[in-house]
Amino acid sequence: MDEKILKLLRERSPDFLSGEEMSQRLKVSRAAIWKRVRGLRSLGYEIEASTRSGYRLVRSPDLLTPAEVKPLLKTKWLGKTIHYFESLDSTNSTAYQLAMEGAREGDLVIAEGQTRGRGRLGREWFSPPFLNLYLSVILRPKIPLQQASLITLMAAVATSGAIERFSGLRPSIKWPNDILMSSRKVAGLLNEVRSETDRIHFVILGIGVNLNVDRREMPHEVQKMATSLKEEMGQTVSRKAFLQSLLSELEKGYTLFLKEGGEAILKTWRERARIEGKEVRVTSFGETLVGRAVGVDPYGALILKTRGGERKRVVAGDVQYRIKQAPNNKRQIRDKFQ
Ligand code: BT5
Repeated sequence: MDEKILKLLRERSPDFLSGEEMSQRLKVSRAAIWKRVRGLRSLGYEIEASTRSGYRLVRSPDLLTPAEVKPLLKTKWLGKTIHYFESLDSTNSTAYQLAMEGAREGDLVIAEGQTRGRGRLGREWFSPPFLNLYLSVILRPKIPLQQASLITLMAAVATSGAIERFSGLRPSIKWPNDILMSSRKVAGLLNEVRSETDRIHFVILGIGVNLNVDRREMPHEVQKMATSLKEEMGQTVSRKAFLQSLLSELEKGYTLFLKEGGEAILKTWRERARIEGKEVRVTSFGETLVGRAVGVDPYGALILKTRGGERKRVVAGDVQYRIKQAPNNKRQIRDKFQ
């Protein structure tokens, strides 16, 4: 009902819409409409009410409800169904459950906040409510399992593209799932796959973007390495406008990937990641490798040349870049990575 009321008010905005007309069009009593208008006001909608003229929408809050988000969407299929929650433990966990129950490709799970937002390998994603973006997309790609990692790379390209379009600033990508601005993490991706032998049932693509969170509000260990779009741009960001931009980029990237294959994605990924030649330390399945990054292969795995000259292929792990040091300090300071 709220969605329908808002739709009518928006259509008529900036003019008034009479309570009489609304009740006829929605086939409910005028008292029921007044009750819902009061409910909407408590959510932060500014709705002017006049006994003579009816109702007028003055301002909407920056919520991510379907009523707020759907009118903005420019996508063809992504986000046509939005599962919205004020709070969830993790949008990925809920999306996984919904996908198990048959949710379709393009269905979206959004939460205003997460109580147990997840990173990779059991790590946590700091998810304060009403400030940032936490979403999971259900995808059902008909691709071989070994190509599933390319979806993370595709999403990294789409997320950094959306940030750039939105802010005019150029973020970079750190393999495999970090988006950085000023060398700090502004967004992270969590890709979870359910498959059987070589067949993918679904992929849950989880994206967290720090939009309006203040770094000082972050836990100490996160603060050191994180930033938000607001910090980088120096102004508050409209979450729903950013979401619209992100979903458009994701739909475009995924469609391109399915049509033309991984290379179409990797080309832009390489430009944004610039990992070739960087000295890195990689931790993967308990093993630490130090060497020079050669690049990523057609499946999105990281190729590394170790200091011993060995070529290694890393499918999952954490990367740190070597920090450059002044030449005269080279012998005194041990290798430093961040
Ligand atoms: C990630 O893991 O970067 C994946 C993050 C994915 C989050 C989204 S939100 C929507 C969806 N639902 C979920 O439950 N998750 C996804 P990883 O590479 O493991 O990085 C985690 C590490 O980043 C933590 O150990 C912290 O050091 C740091 N971190 C935690 N919260 C952060 C934040 N808000 N911003 C920047 N860094 C953060």
